[in-house]
Amino acid sequence: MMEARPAVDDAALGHEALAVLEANWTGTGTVPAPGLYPHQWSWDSAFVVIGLARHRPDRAREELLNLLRGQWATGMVPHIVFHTREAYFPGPSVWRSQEHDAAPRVLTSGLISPPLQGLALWWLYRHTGDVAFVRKAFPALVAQHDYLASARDLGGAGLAAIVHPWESGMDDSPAWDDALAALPVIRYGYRNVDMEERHPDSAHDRYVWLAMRYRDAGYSAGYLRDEHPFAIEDPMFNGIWLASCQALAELAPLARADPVPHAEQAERIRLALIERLWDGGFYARDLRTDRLIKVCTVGGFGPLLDPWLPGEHVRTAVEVLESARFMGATGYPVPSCEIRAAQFDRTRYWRGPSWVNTNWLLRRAAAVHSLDTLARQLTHGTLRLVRQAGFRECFDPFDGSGRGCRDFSWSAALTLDLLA
Ligand code: 2M8
Repeated sequence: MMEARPAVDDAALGHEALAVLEANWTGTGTVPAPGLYPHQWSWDSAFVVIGLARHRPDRAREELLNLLRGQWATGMVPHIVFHTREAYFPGPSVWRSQEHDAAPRVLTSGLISPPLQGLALWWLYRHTGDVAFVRKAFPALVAQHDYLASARDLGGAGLAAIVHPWESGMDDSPAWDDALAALPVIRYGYRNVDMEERHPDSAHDRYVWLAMRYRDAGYSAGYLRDEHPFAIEDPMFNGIWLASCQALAELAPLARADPVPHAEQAERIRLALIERLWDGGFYARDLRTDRLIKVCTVGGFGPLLDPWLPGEHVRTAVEVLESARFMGATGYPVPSCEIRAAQFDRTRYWRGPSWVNTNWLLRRAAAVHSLDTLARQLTHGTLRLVRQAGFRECFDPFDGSGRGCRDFSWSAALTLDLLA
């Protein structure tokens, strides 16, 4: 049911968003939400940097630097940096980062998340003109991209593979169902969240098992290549990486670095996305079966972030996005799974609900392709969601009611950007 909220004008909404971000700031980073997610998450943090770029550039800079304190000597930027003492499962005792020579002093997870930091740094520069900060953060992001190119190109074609659903940022997306179902049945009974809103079969035990296998293999790249049972080339992850490579290519001269390797990397990703993940739309490829995963999710629109994606691919993908399979059928943008899929579920997390961060990414994609009407629809539809239901974690795409936790940082941060 839609929650009644008093009408808020833009200024009041902006103040509320800043207040949420202030409350979620721990002194060493912004938590995604109080209670449920009490540490610093990598792509959440990049969205916070983007949202704060205009309003609190000082805080945005601190946010990014604090996240990068968690970077490993391999260049890996972990998906969680544990700055606080609050309990979360799986916490430091599961990841055991401190036992690894490459890990920093601050405790972290051993997985990654969509590498949005390059785009976030570019966004910050665009709104502040702060060249000194670009110089400071740039080398860490080059190392992050080198890690992806060397340790994660498991398919050998220029794309980075995710080795865990958590790495996609869209944990319980139906795109991972078959790959998870192929794993042994595990019954640990670990739970950190309300499973009612998550994966129907409680794949959570398999998530933990996969993470522990990788940990027990010493977080080794060779193990990922040769043995790890979950390896997927995801179009959203790689679309974001491509956008970050382009961002680094543009920022490189400011950092007195060569732009060419970053532009070439972006080109390699574009060619591989088209060659390996396109089949009338972008789909994830399971490297263990060497098959495309033919379920259409919001992740399939990630490559639209590329301004140089060929026109025919842009047109076809946008047609699907605007059709009754996605935006054309729901009152609010953009369901996380196509609504006619058997797996679509408007109540479960990344299996149907709309999210502010993917709406924002698609609005960015619409902007880079000068699709002004689409960009406006995404902006207004997303603002309508938060105006009506507040800064919730996600939303029912049909009636706009809020789901998941409240006071969610990226919903607040990206609202600030959408209001600008
Ligand atoms: C969700 O992921 C965490 C695990 O990392 C979880 O399910 O507990 C996802 O929505 C992910 O994209 C997000 O980064 C994280 C924190 O907001 O929550």
